[in-house]
Amino acid sequence: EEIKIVTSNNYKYQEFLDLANNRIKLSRVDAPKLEIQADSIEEIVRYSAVTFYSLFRSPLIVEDSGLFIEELRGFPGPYTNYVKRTLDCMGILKLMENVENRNATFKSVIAYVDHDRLALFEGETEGTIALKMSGQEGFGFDPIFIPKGRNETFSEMVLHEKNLISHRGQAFRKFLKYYEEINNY
Ligand code: ITT
Ligand code: NA
Repeated sequence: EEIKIVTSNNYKYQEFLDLANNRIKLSRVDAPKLEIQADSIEEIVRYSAVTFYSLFRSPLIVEDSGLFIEELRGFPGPYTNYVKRTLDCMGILKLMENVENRNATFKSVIAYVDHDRLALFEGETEGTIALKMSGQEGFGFDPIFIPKGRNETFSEMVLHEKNLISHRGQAFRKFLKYYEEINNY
């Protein structure tokens, strides 16, 4: 059976297609998440998933993600999309000027919903905020995020390589395992 992915972000969708690797069939619905003001990305996906399910009435997933910067007490977190559109990478670099603690975590929460279930799957990637933007791949804050144990930003990796370590990759692999279990593959 086909699962809808509701996202306005084509990069996310391309990452999901690579992650699904034909084990499940995905189709995209290009709609923006209803951005409620909430302090957690779990709340945001849960609300969006339920709302979209009442609209489409077929199995779907929604994902919400964010960048949590330690020195900024978790900012931008649930507001990452807004901060991307306003401060953007350069604004974050400016906020982080002369800041020694550059630790940051990317977090992803996927909500899967069907007739009988609503389930959440999380993934996290720890890393640091780079001193400058590097790379051409990816989207969002990829040019300034260096995953732990690496010397390059997400933007310096090809999509498949990023998926192997990313927050979204981890969340999706948990979802896939669950989905294959409930469908007795
Ligand atoms: P949706 O329609 O799926 O909501 P979106 O881009 O608005 O797409 P989010 O609300 O989850 O997605 O916003 C998360 C923002 O966080 C996103 O716009 C990026 O700026 C940033 N972000 C999330 N995941 C990222 C990643 O893997 N690499 C770089 N930036 C990321
Ligand atoms: Na969004």
